[in-house]
Amino acid sequence: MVHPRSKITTLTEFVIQRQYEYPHAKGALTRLLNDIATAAKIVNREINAAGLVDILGTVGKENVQGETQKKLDVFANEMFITALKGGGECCAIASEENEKVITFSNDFSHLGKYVVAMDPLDGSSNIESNVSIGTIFSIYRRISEIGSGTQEDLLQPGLNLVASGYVIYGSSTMLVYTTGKGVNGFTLDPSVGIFCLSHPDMKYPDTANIYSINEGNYIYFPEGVKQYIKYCQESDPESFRPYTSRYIGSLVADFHRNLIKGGIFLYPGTTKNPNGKLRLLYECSPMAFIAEQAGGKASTGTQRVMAIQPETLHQRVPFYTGPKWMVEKIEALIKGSTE
Ligand code: P6P
Repeated sequence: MVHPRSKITTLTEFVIQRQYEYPHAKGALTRLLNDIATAAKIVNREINAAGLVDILGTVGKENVQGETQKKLDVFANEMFITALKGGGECCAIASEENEKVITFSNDFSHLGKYVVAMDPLDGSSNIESNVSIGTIFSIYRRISEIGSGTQEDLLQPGLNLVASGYVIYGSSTMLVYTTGKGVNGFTLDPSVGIFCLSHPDMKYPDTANIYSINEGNYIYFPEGVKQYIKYCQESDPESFRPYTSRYIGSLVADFHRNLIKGGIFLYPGTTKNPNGKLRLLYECSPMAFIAEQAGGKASTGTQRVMAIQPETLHQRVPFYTGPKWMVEKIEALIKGSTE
């Protein structure tokens, strides 16, 4: 009998196998991806225990070790920064949790060839309602030659991405990533702490019928978005309409479900916030890379997200992503309503 283990490809094995497809690879990206996976496992453990805080009596400002209880997103941020600093492959980080670029003073990291832009725990406001949340990460080659990384190393368009991915802490914990050669998903086996290849070569399904948007903002949406919502609700069985409305309010969870089942995610600009809510550098660009590699599209409604040159670390953009034909429909309605 062939032992089941022999049929499993671990994340480490997969990344190393893929490394040999790059003739000049020296393993730095492999090590960097593994550093991220290690931090994700630590964060996963804390998230799974989060619900037990009140039960285990560690509620309040200090836990049983007398340590100050950290909010989970602060904890996650610290875990990823520590893993990336210790790994030495990354010379600077942009994080949703930090106003400015994080650089490292150790010589080890000054030699790092990469920079990382991340949202360490997106959707963390959902954790008390036990809704799935996620980590979003993206990796660029540094532009500066050596030493501490700079803000300019981080302010790069998605087209320059070397890799991007997300971790979804849900009913199971998955890591999904791309290096530009397709999208692959790995499910964590918590009994041994190994990410195992479970979703090879992920693509948006042809039959998609989900639309995900916070319709509570309807009155503030641009005309083209209002028209699109009505389009989703019309009856036309040939085009799978009316679509199903599904919205969790956690980007990674909504994006992941739509990638698996087929659907479009929309976070438009509004009259109150013309650039919407989601951040270009560490939310939209990395998710756009995955969407495009999965055969889909990611747009601001008027331009390709991956082509946008960021001007500031935390700038926001309207975000529409999913199967090409769904995104092109909303783009057409937005264009038509502004002509
Ligand atoms: P709204 C979570 O706070 C988040 O940043 C994303 O994960 C999510 O897609 C969005 O905000 C939800 O925003 O305004 O619909 O609650």
